[in-house]
Amino acid sequence: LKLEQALRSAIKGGGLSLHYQPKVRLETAGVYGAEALLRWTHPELGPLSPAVFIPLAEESGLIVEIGAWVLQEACNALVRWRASGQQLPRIAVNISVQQLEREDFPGWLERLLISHQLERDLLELEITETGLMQNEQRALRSLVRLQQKGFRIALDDFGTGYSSLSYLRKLPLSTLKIDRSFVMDMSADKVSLSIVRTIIQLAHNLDLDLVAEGVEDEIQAQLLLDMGCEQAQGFHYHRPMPEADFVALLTG
Ligand code: G
Ligand code: G
Ligand code: NA
Ligand code: MN
Repeated sequence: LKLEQALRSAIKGGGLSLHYQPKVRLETAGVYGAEALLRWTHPELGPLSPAVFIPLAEESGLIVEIGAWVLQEACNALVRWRASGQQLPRIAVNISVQQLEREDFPGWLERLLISHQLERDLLELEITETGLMQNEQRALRSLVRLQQKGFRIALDDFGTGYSSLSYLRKLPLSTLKIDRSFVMDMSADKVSLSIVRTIIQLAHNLDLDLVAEGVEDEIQAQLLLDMGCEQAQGFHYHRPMPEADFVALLTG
């Protein structure tokens, strides 16, 4: 409960920040976008992992306010970067199903981008099917409205849920993200390799954008490229980094 209070005041008074993990084109290793990842420095405990405080925020419902903060900060960052005259990278933001369940979320997000004078396709909303299973109907309605408004939607951790394939029929997706557990085992395990190859073909056939997560070495990068995967994210290229480092990377 104390942690929850500290989180509450961090939303209002600072302590939260975003790190950015670049997404690259496998062919050139050039950066085309990033995933925004939330960081919280607790006043006494120091930096806490989102793996610890996101579940807490989900339980307490604080995730709705935190998620709003993350989206506002991502838009503010895009506006700051625009001032440098660079081509803007696409920013992916992790979205909780609790945000989608709010009837006013699509309209709120639309107004946010209008007020920052940003194109909607600069944002990609990353969702997980495990999250969606909790309240499917309402979340689905929101996703459809978001897609109609021009937002991009990515299915995160693809392949790890219970019903991955049936979700492909229901969800208005732009992008699949191959879960890093498959990528990690790919070079040693034939089954994982087949799964990755199948997901790549599936994405091509469904005309979806595709990103491989968790690429940690050159062997994995080459295997993915050979199988026709064009985009990746992982420690082999870049770790999540503070905004200043990401901007330095963009401006070369
Ligand atoms: O950055 P790291 O690997 O520590 O993140 C751990 C987990 O926290 C990941 O599953 C990531 O999706 C989640 N996470 C990070 N930032 C956010 C955020 O802004 N919102 C939500 N809902 N989850 C996040
Ligand atoms: O899919 P999800 O949103 O949970 O993924 C985000 C998390 O994955 C972040 O916490 C990030 O630090 C982590 N991550 C990103 N690239 C790699 C990688 O190459 N290897 C491992 N082990 N974790 C990674
Ligand atoms: Na994600
Ligand atoms: Mn993921």
